[in-house]
Amino acid sequence: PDSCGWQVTVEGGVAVKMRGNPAHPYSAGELCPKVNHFVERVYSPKRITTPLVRDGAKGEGVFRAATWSEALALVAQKTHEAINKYGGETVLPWSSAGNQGLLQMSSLDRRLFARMGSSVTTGALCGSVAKNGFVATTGSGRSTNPMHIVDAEYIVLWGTNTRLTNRHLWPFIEEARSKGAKVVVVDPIRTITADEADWFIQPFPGTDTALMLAMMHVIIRDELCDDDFVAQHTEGFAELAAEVVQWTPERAAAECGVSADDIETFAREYAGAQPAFIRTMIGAEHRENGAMLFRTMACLPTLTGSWKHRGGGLSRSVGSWFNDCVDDSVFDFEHLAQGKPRRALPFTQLGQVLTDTCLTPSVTVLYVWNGNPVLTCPNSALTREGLLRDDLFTVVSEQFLTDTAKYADVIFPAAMQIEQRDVVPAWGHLYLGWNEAAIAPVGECVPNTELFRRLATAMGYTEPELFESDDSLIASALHGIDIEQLQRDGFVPLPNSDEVLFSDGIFGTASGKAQLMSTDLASRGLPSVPTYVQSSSRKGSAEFPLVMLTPKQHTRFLNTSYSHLPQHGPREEGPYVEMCASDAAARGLDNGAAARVVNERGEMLLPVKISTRLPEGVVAVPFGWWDASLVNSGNVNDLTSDAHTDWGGGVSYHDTLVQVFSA
Ligand SMILES: Nc1nc2c(c(=O)[nH]1)N[C@H]1C(S)=C(S)[C@@H](COP(=O)(O)OP(=O)(O)OC[C@H]3O[C@@H](n4cnc5c(=O)[nH]c(N)nc54)[C@H](O)[C@@H]3O)O[C@H]1N2
Ligand SMILES: Nc1nc2c(c(=O)[nH]1)N[C@H]1C(S)=C(S)[C@@H](COP(=O)(O)OP(=O)(O)OC[C@H]3O[C@@H](n4cnc5c(=O)[nH]c(N)nc54)[C@H](O)[C@@H]3O)O[C@H]1N2
Ligand SMILES: [Mo]
Repeated sequence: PDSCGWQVTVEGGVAVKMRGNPAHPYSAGELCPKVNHFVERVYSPKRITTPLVRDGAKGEGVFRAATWSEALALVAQKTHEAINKYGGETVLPWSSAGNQGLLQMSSLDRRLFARMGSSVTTGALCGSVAKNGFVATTGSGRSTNPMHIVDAEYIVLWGTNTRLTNRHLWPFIEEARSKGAKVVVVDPIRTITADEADWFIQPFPGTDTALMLAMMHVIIRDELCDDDFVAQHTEGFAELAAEVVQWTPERAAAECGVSADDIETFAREYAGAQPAFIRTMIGAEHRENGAMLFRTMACLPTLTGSWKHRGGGLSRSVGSWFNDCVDDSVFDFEHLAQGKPRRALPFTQLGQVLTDTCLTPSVTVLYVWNGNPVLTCPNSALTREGLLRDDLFTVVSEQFLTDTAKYADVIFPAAMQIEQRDVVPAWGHLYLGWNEAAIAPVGECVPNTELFRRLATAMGYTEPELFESDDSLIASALHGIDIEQLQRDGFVPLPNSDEVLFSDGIFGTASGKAQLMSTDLASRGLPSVPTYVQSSSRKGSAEFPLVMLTPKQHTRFLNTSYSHLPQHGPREEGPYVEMCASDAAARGLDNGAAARVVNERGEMLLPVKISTRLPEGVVAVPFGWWDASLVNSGNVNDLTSDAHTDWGGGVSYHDTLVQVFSA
């Protein structure tokens, strides 16, 4: 989210130093422990610098170097054979976020795969649930400018570990606090952010919606709503009020484990303090009822009218703001598909897709870039099983031999951020970034866009849209901003970034009013008003009685990236299974004891870490380690649930139940 500004020092064509750009208004010259050693990452001896062709069994990780022309010819031949036999939809492109650059994240690939008539993916591992939940209430993907948090009186960090995952926001929170703001953290784990809070509220995982319904119960009961704002700018207040009347603080307390007194106090403080700012990100979306959680959260500032104030409102990803000056629809050229149908497959359930024997045509050619799905998709065993299929041809573009790349038939070497020119929209602040190439790519690495141009040539395609240059793509996508200033300074603020979102009470819905009741949700068979539905993990099971959370825990990892490098993994603690003393004692486990973490999907072997960060019944295992770096312990997504979220097409990673045994 922080999309930092940085400066690279180059000597004789070699990058020797990378530092934060002190002029960047948001990241202010600070880089994090992930990126501080980026230059070492660029020149790492482990880096893939030539195309590779598989020379061993799938998944074994044995490859031989190949020329670009050999590798491209092989990929084109296999792709043509598959398309001729089964049709274009047998090809599946799978790309996550990569470096989040405008071109490198997703641009020419859309044209190439349209030309093939490939399948497409729906849903996402990150962000679409929070967005779709929020949109149900506000009608807009936009949320409050995070930097406005400096003007808040009351700050709620809800399901986000700011000091770890969004660290450049923390100084702004400290500034607000120095002016008297109170900081509340709501998280099932006592995180490093919770440690610094004025008040830590610890609901049982996945029960926040009950907590919020009870807060709204108190707010309505005690007449703490902004009545004018509600009357003029919302629809469905009566229906919402009828729902929350049953959600007494006592009832919610029994469900979420936060005392009724605390719920009363929290509701009154939140509604009474102006401006009150809610900051959330992604962690709480990874649940069966994740979208409902965000939909309900967006009702809180709506009832209290907190949107009206600078320093109020609700901030999640602010990526949608960039649509004002970045039009990525110019990358779409659906007509290249020549009217061929393009089947949509769930992005998040790669394992199910690859092992589904009823899928016609089955996926026989898989392209993966910008991601590491063996480790980041849920239910990894199924992903591996799919990747092991003999009749599947897998192409990966990567910087390193990840656990996913090991299953490739062909790997193409990918350039890194400082080797390619790109524009960088952020999702944690409102500055558009310019990323100038500092050095030429190492070895034979190429930017993703160049890979797709080369693949188009190898496929024998001739449509000029497939070969557009990076500069031309950038020029066609940007509008309404000063490109010269962008290139000179490295960043520009978005034109409307000073706006206090929804302060005029005009929301993004068809009626312009916030939807406390949503007929749109009702028409999709979803509850029309915020409704608490108990998750499978809250219900629990006799066989697997512990809820397992697997959030980001390490300052030096970006998801799974970096964890295999010397300045990163070895300097972090873990992996481990963390639990409270009573859960450990009940299993005869001491601190450091070897434990097996088990459920119906898989098993991990991990040392026990006893802590006071978790309530009884909840364990946590850090996410991000590579299989190869662990001695037979497995990866945490071996265990996680691949069930879909309520809506928004995400994953219920955190609604996973396990049992822990002494090993
Ligand atoms: N150091 C570091 N920084 C990162 C990343 C990284 O891997 N490492 N990854 C980046 C990425 S891709 C993302 S998406 C962001 C994510 O940023 P965040 O959303 O801040 O991080 P997460 O760890 O996904 O989850 C945040 C918190 O959600 C909590 N949570 C889980 N379930 C619930 C629930 O039911 N209710 C509530 N209230 N909280 C819940 C978890 O306990 C966790 O502490 O971080 C980014 N920044
Ligand atoms: N259990 C559990 N699972 C989770 C999460 C969790 O909290 N818990 N978090 C989820 C979230 S929020 C996210 S965002 C996903 C992340 O899922 P992924 O995006 O699959 O994970 P990353 O580890 O970020 O992998 C990015 C890969 O892209 C490569 N890469 C970077 N830049 C480029 C480029 O320009 N070109 C090419 N070709 N490759 C590039 C990197 O080398 C790296 O291997 O994981 C999700 N999975
Ligand atoms: Mo993410």
